[in-house]
Parts: sequence; structure tokens; C-alpha cells
Amino acid sequence: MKIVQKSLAELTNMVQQKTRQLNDPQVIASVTKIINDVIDNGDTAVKQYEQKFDDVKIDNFKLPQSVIDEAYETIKPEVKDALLLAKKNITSYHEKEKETGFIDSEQKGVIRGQKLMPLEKVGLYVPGGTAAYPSTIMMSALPAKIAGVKQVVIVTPPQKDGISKAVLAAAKIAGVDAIYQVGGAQAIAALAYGTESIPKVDKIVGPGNIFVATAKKQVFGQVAIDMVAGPSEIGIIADDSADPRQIAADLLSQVEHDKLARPILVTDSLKLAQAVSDNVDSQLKVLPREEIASASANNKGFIAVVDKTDDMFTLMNTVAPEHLEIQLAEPIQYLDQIKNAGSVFLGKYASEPLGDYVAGPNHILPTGGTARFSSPLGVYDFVKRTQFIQYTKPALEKEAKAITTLARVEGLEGHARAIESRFGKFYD
Ligand code: HSO
Ligand code: ZN
Repeated sequence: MKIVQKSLAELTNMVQQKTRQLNDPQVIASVTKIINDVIDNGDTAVKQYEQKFDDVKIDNFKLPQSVIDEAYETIKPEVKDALLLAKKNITSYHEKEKETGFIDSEQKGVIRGQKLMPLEKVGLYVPGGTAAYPSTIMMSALPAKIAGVKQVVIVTPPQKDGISKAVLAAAKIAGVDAIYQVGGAQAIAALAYGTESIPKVDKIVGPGNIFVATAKKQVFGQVAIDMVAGPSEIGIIADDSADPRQIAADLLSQVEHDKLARPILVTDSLKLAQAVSDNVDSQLKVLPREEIASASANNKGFIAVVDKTDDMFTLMNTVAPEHLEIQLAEPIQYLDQIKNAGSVFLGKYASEPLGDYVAGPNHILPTGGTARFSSPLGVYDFVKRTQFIQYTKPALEKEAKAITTLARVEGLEGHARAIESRFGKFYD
């Protein structure tokens, strides 16, 4: 990984240029065509696209329950135990995210409140092949179920050798209600608009390729979406006290996800920077996913050396990384200095993969600098709010003048008359 020593202003500028989001007009156009075709022709269109893109002929999108049950029964006991441990910790963490509404009756004769309700139906997109992670199913389905969503369905591209058993077992453990073998933009369109066999949902969540992400953006409004997730990122803030071999290992843990993943180390120690860079090179050589990881480390990653601790945080807040490790002594004291990050890992033993699998906080996180304005996936993503009011006659009477005045200022005489009708004044 290359080491950059520049002024804070120059580094900030470099980071900002790297996080610009660009749209591809050709992808946008082909996704629009697929969505419109699915709206017009339902299952027939979805089947045609599955044949075209995934080279499979599907008669029944819905996977039989017996296939899911069998996978659950036959996965290795250690995999099942690990999934169950993950479920326990994800559940206990996400239970704490539950919010309640409120009722306010502080004013005489007035009740005002807000009530929270779960969404009814949610669709989870699970990418195909080796990117179909059982852990990601746990991270999306469990918060939905904890929120009280009745129907949680998965869409996932059909696989020549069938969907992986660990994925199916994770779906069962997380309480997923149905799995449909359909992927790409056609799956997103089917979930957004419904077809003869695929249910229309209220919200679509989960990561996917550029076609899936573009389709999610296009159906937003017809349904809700979680976020448009991009390649994984890891930012590490470390000083001389950190172990360069562990930092290199943590950087590599994320770069093996994707050639476009972004590893960034910010440090005030040139010595550490050099040691990490050397260790990344030597560890890369023996990593099974070396091809992906080295593309990401060499093309997307960098190590920035700055003058002081404050500068490390200023620069990292501009990056707004998906994952942020703080490898400084007494890391918790720096929480206040972190303004933008998806998930924070404090200290030597909070290595990033701990959060990917079992600690409990979510691993579906804002990427590409969007931690500036968005949050990890959570129970709150599967809940909506509604508000309510109830007034007695004297309580309404107290406010009547203000309402009719504002209504008439806005030229809305009907509004004013509706209020006046409660006090015997009618205009017919
Ligand atoms: N680090 C990834 C999630 C993941 N890692 C799944 C392993 N499996 C994005 O946060
Ligand atoms: Zn990961």
C-alpha cells in the first residue's frame, strides 16, 4: 500500500475526490427497461431475464420449504452452532434498538401521541455465488423480525449447484418466511411491483451489484430501500503503540471482499506506516484471495502520515469509512472525536471480523462516505411512525382563532369553516 505524506488540506482534497459517486447512463437505461418490462409482463418477463442473465429456466421461483429444512438438518454442527451464537448476540444487541412511541397529555383536554408500527412485508436481496453470505442474512432478517415484520422474504439469483446450504440454514435460523430464486434488477422490480408469484413488499434491503443498486434507486418511492451499498471500506487510526502485523491483517480482512474495497490507515508514525506497508505486501502473497485483495490494496488503498492525533481524526471524518478501527491507547476516550463512521472498533481486540460475524452490531453499513448522513441497518429501518391527536371542545376552542386565521391567510376558507362547524357555525 502506498504511503502518502502531504499536508492535511491536500490529503482532505484527495479523499474527497475519491468518494465522488458517478452514475452510468447505460446501466440506468437498461435497468429502467427491465423494471418496465416486469411491471407490464410480471412472471413472464422475470423468467425471460433469468434465462438471459443467469442462463437458467425457472418454473417455480419459490424454493420448497423441504429444501430449506434439509439444509438446516445437514449442515455441519459447528456451522450451526456458530450461526446460533451469532443469532443470540445479534438479537440481544438489536433488542436494545427498539423504540417506543409516546403519549403527551400535558395540555388540558389534549392528547397528542406517536405510535410505532412494523412494516408488513420486507424483501432481502442476497447476492449470488460466493458473495451470498449467511452472516448478511442474519444481519438483515433478524432486525426485521425483531421489529415485528410479518413477512420477510429473500430473493437470490439461482445457482447451478443450488443455493449454499449455509445460506439456507441461516435463513431458517433467522426466521425468513420464503426464498425466491431470482436475482438482478428483475428481482428488485418483482419485489417493488409484485408479480403473479413474487409478493410486492414495502421495503427492499441488502447489498447487490451495480444493476441491483441502480434498480433499488429507481424503485425508491414505490417501495422504501435501506441504502445503496458500495464496496467495503476499512479505516484504521493507529499510533506507534499498535502492532503493524495486526493492522495489516485487519486491512486485508476487508480488501479480500472486492477489488474496489478501500483500506485506509491514518497514523502519526512514519515507522508504523512503513511496517504496515511491508506487512501488507508479505501477508498478501499468502492470502487465498490474493488477486482480489492486491487489486484493492494497491489501487484503492493508502496510508496517510499526519502530524498529530487531531489530524488523524479530521482526515478520517472526511473519509467517513464504513468500518473504523481505533488502535490507540485508551481508545474509548476518542469516541467524541468520531463524527462520521458506520461502525467503530475500539482497541486491539475489536478486530473488524468480530463485528462481521458475532459481536451483535450490524454489518450492513453506510459506505462511500455516506456515513456522513446515514446509519447502520437496524430495527428502526423496519418500523414506521404515525402520529395522533384528540381534543376536547374547550381545548379546540382555545386554538380555533389561530387556526382560522392561518387558514384564511393561506386562502383556504374550507379549512377555517371545518373548525367553525364545531362551534355551531355553518355556511349552508
Ligand atoms: N465486512 C462486510 C460484511 C461481511 N464480512 C460479511 C464477512 N461476511 C461488510 O460490512
Ligand atoms: Zn467482511
